[in-house]
This record gives sequence, C-alpha cells and structure tokens, in this order.
Amino acid sequence: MTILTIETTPIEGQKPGTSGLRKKTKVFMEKNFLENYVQSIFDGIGGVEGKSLVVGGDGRYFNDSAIQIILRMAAANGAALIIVGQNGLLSTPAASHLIRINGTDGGLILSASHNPGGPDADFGLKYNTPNGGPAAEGVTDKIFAATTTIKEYKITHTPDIDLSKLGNQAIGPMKIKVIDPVADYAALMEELFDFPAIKTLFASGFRIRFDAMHAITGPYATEILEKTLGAAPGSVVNAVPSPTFGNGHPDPNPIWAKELVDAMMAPDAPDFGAASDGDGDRNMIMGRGIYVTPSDSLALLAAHARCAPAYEDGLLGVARSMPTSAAVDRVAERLGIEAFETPTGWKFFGNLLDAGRVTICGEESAGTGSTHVREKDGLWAVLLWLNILATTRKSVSDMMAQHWADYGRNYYSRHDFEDIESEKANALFSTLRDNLPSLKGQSFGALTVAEATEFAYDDPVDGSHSAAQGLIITFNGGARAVLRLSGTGTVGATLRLYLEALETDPALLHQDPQEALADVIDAAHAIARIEEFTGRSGPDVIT
Ligand code: VG1
Ligand code: CO
Repeated sequence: MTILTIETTPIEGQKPGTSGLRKKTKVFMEKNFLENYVQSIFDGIGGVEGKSLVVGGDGRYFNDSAIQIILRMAAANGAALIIVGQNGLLSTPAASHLIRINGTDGGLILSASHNPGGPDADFGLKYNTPNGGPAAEGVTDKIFAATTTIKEYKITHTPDIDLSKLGNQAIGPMKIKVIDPVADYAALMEELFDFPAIKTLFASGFRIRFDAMHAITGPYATEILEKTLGAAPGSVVNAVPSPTFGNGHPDPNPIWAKELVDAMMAPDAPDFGAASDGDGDRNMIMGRGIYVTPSDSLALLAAHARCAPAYEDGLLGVARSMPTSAAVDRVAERLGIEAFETPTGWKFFGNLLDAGRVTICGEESAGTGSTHVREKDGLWAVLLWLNILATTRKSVSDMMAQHWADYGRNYYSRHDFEDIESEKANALFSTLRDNLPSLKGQSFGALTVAEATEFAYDDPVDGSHSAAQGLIITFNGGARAVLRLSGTGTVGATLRLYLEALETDPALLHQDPQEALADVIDAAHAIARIEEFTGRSGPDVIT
C-alpha cells in the first residue's frame, strides 16, 4: 500500500450547515474539494489512526466514487476498520444504528437528504459521532476550522474496492467489512414494535402505500413492510434507489410527494400512506383523505407511544425543534413529562436523548425519532403509526379528530420562499431583528404582538449556548409566526416562515389550515415586509 501525501490549500465555503456540508455535486467533484473536507473531518476529530468508522450514503450521483476516495483516505490516515453498506448504501438511521451497535468511532454519511441528486443537483457529507448522532456544533466548528488551515491530505494509491461483494476486504492493514444495509436495522425495528399485531392488521385487508421516492428507504421498506409484515406486494412504490431519485425531489411533503397525495385523496385510497426522503430519515404520514402535519404526527405518536412494546413503560420526556408546533407540548403536559424546545436540526436532540431526558423527539420538517438511534427515522415513524393503528383499529382521520377533540388543534403551516438572493434575505432578516424590540403592543390587521424575540438555546445537558436560531413573533391569544433562513440549501437563500395558531373550539377544528392561519399569515407579511425585501408576494412551497 503506497500512501501519498498531497499538498492542498484551503477551499472556501466548507462550513457545515444544519446537517453536514451540502454543495452542488459539481462543486463536490472539483479538484480536492471532497478530499479537503474528508481530511478536515479526520483532523477535526483528532485523527482516525486505529479508529473504526461506518460509511454509507443514500445512493445519489457521486456516492459510489466518493466512497472509494473516503476508503482510500481512511486507510492512508491509519484507520483500523470501515464498516460499509453493500454498494455503498445506508439510510441515515441505519448508519446511526450501525455506529451504535458496533461501537465505532462514528461514521460518514454521504447525503444531501431531501435535496435533489444528480450531476446538476446536490451532494453532501456529514460526520456522526460515536453516539450515532450528527456532530454537535463544538465538533463541526473544529472540522470547519481544519478546512481553513489544511495544507495536505493523505490517500492511498490502491484500486477500487468491490462494494457489491458482502464480506471482508482490506486496503493494507485497514479492514473493510461490507455488510447488508438492511439486516441490522430490520432486526431493531422488530425489537421495538409489535410485529405480530401489525401482521394481523395487514392480514385483515389493511392497505398501505409507501412511496420511497426512488431513494434509500425502498429496500428497507420492501423488506420490512412487504416481506416481513405481509403488506401486499407493490405496497412500496418507487422502491429502487436511483442516483437522480428518478429526476425527482426526494422531499416528503404534499408538493414533492404529490403522487402519494393524489392516491390518498382518491375514493379507493389505501388506509395508510407514507413517504420518506432521500436518506430515509424523514416521513410524511397520510390516511385515506387526510394529510397529517408532521407536528401533529409527533404529538399523536407521543400520546399513543405506549401501544408499542419499546415504549410501554411510558416516555421520559419529549423534545421538538422551536419552529415545530406546540401540539406535542400539550401531550407532554397531560402525561406529566418534560417538553424541550431546541433549535432546528437533529444534532440538538443528541444530548437530551443520551442523558435520558427524552424518549421521542421531532421536527416540523417531517423528522421524528426516538432513543432507538440518534437520528430521525422515517420508517420508524411509519411503524409506530402502524403499531398504534393495529392496537386501536381506528382510521387515521378518526385518530386525528379524536386527538384534536382531546387537546385542541394547533393549526400549522410552513411557507418557503426559495432561492432568494442572499443579500435580500439578509437585509430582511437584519431589519426585522433590529425591529423586534419595537413590535410589542403593535397591531397588524386582527392581531397584536405580545412578544418578539430571537431564539437562543442553552443546552440543559452540557450548557452549550447556540445563538441566533430564528425570530419568534407571538401574538395575543397565542398564535405565532417564526422566521428562519434555511441551513441546507446550496444556492441563494431560502426563507422559512412558520405559522401556528391553537384552536380549542370544537366547532372550528376542521378548517383549511391556510384559512385558519390567514390572520397570522397577513401579520407576518406585514411585520417582516416580505414582498418589499424579496419581491415575492407568496411562497414557492407550502407544507
Ligand atoms: C431542514 C429542516 C430541519 C432538518 C434539516 C435536515 O433544515 O428544516 O428541520 O433538520 O433540514 O434534514 P433547514 O436549515 O433547511 O431549515 V434532512 O432530512 O434534509 O438531513
Ligand atoms: Co433527510
């Protein structure tokens, strides 16, 4: 094995965002871009000499060649063992699980998640720590610092490893173990949930449509839902991962998963519908004739988690990202458990999960998960829903109607204004930030501002402080608008406007969310002067 030390210079813009580093695929393929970043991860975590790592990705374009580079660099840097999914594939939750059960020193996940894939689309890479979770800010700061001072990287001069072959291989002294990406994850799901009850549900004629959106969950969902649990063959659609996700956008929301929405709104719709994203950590839940918002799904799962064997003793606590609706807080209150509000991004849940403060957590962007791994987990959410439906034998729409009757309904919507010029988005933001102190008491249409603040988070476990995590405008009566700039995009800026209003009047629980939120939407536009700054009068995507 020949080790080459290649001279390089820092490349600008290698700062990890909400979830790892994401760039245009072509940028990642530029000379030294990937190599610089991988070496900076290794250097940022104190080197990989003698260490073990899990490596895998969502199968998007460049996944295969990037993995070969990572393997050669890991070998050159002295790593002892790499566990890699067959053909370089691993869903994000499966990678998290493998890190945990093998006790590795972390892992590298190749994915830009819900961003499209292909030579003209996006690529990404993130490092997960030994607890299986996305690296916390302290670690990503070190990695970023390393990208700004890098002078050289190490790589071997060796042929490609055949990743289609299960079993052990090597580069010099570094062992490479190619494993079945699905097996360990499927075994974990069987431990958590009442598989016999779900099998009985399917055997009784219950129909599901799971849309894998040509992304990584196809093989997992086919194995678990169809082969093990007996869902009818063909229940999992778009099940073969493709490097371009079938030229689609693997973001499970009513816009990009329209095919599923149409199927679930049809008269002969299946009983249950779900979709997942590029790397398999998100979920969209639907019933016949109903779309369940991720915030409501989180609340319902928390309220009924005890149906599943893994959670039958109850929950330690729950956590949600700040922009996520407070529906789950109301459940926590009734259960008498703690509820935490964290910044956006799964990395902020890690400490709470590790410390045994929470059992279930989630985000409005369709991520839900629990202590079973340290990532959000799309298929896990689907299986918990199925376990709950198998126990209650109610329809999804009856479950939601009952939930709203019990707790009230947190009407919720997210409006995304995509690909705004960064200067315009930054100007909107800094103006609004400066205006926050003067907003209190001012009226905008039907609503009066009760409070306007910028969200900051003090981690209750390690005391770390995260500033500037979004602007919150609360109105008298409790309605709320939140504004953030996305940290996962690769061009321009995306402004996210999150809208929420609680309704407890039984006569008003079944409105169109956009109508129920109309006053909040108008007030938010007036306060942030969205059209004036961005030229946009309405959002590109409503979820
Ligand atoms: C988005 C979501 C956030 C999620 C993140 C990563 O971040 O809003 O909730 O954790 O994507 O999800 P942002 O910064 O664009 O709002 V994934 O499944 O794309 O890794
Ligand atoms: Co994802």
